[in-house]
Amino acid sequence: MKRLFLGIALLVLATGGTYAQQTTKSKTDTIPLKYGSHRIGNRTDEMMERWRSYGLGQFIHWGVYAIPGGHWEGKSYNGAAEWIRSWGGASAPANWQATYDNLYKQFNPVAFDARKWAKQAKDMGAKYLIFTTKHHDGFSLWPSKYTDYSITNTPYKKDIVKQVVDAYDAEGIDVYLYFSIIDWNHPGYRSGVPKTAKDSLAYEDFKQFTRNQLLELLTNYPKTKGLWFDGTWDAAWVKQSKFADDLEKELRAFHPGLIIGSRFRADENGKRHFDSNGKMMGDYEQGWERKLPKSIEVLEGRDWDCVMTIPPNQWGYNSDWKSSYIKTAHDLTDMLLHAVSMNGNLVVNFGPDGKGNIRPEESITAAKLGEWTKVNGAAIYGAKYAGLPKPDYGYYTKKDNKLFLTVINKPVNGTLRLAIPRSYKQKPANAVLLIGNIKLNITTVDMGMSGDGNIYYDIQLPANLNATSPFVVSIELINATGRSNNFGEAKT
Ligand code: FHN
Repeated sequence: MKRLFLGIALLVLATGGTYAQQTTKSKTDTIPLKYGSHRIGNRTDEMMERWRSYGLGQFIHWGVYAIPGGHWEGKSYNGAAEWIRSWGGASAPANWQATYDNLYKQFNPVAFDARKWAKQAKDMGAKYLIFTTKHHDGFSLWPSKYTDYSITNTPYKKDIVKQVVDAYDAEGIDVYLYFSIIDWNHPGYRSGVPKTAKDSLAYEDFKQFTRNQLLELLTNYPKTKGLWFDGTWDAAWVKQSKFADDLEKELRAFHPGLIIGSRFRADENGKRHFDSNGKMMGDYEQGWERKLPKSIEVLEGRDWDCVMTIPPNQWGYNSDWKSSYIKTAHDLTDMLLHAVSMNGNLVVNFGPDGKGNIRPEESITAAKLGEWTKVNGAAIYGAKYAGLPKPDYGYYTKKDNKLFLTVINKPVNGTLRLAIPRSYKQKPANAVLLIGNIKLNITTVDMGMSGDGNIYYDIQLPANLNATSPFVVSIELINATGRSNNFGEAKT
């Protein structure tokens, strides 16, 4: 029988895999699932509320791949630098994978100073960190007792994850541990569904190893606020609906409050992020990688964050940034406001080099973002969708009775004209420019256009405002009662 789809099907491309078509089905159409979504709406607990208020986060991709930094023996890898182990074909150096698998013996990041990183993140205004404990190459940045391919067997030896967790926690920044299910180093790891008994046995071993490592991380680093899963698109893993569901439950029980996004597991029909009934699996939508929603409607009220690279698609350190466009602090501020104005967070990625230095370009960007958040942070921390149409000047965000207008496009006449729908329950009472804390004049303007359903308010910017970066006008709202037009409306 033909199924009736009530909602609009949304094709969302997941990074590193394809999303299920998200659909809202009629109740009678619901597919019975054992390992689908267990959500009953959005989480309302304190930890999740905190997650919602972050606004800005930092992602760090760091591991052995930072040593080659996208290049080896004068050759350049034509992919994301953190994927360099998978370099093959004529363009790759001879015996590349063997070379890569021995690079950990050189991993000695003498310049690594977790407190310096954390201080920089704090100054940037980041409220949470997502840190790669293990990327697809399988190298564990903590002394895992379940593998020899870990920091223990490098010249550096010391536990990097612990230093990062402690340093960021000391700065008041919440830490989320990135963990790749793909593990190119484990002998039992398979990308395709195991076909032979031998393969199946090996894969069972890999599953237990994965579980052990995850429990080990939560045991070793109890300050962890969440797990950020990646590398979950392989056919072999997608088949593990029961195992992954049980494991997710186990991790949540083991570490109450733990936040896990929609990337971890698939349902029994292989649907990822959204189950076969179109319900999100996990606490927030985790597929917004290097892209942002066009409108708040597509999110259907779900929590979400966007993870963003500064160059086009390089997460780990790539020593050559010359040949690509590097996002400016201005670009990132625009994205940040785009995200927050639609109830999301923006997480900006950093890829430190093999010695543990944050590259100068990233440090400059971090400093510029920090200058911005210091003055204008009210527009992003704890701020949300304002319930107003997006203004051409930039973005609205709102917190309590404060409406924030972040101006990306400054009007040439120096007047910000706000079109507030007549149906909006509040109206502007006074306005302040956050740079310099300057009170701005607001007037109601009768444009003679009341037929369009808006009331117009003009905010005059200071004549000498020479803004070179986005600026924020904080507008106090009061209840709108007894609105009327000055002039009567003619019948049409
Ligand atoms: O393959 C990875 C990639 O290297 C990077 O870690 C990103 C970060 O979101 N995740 C995967 C692609 O989705």
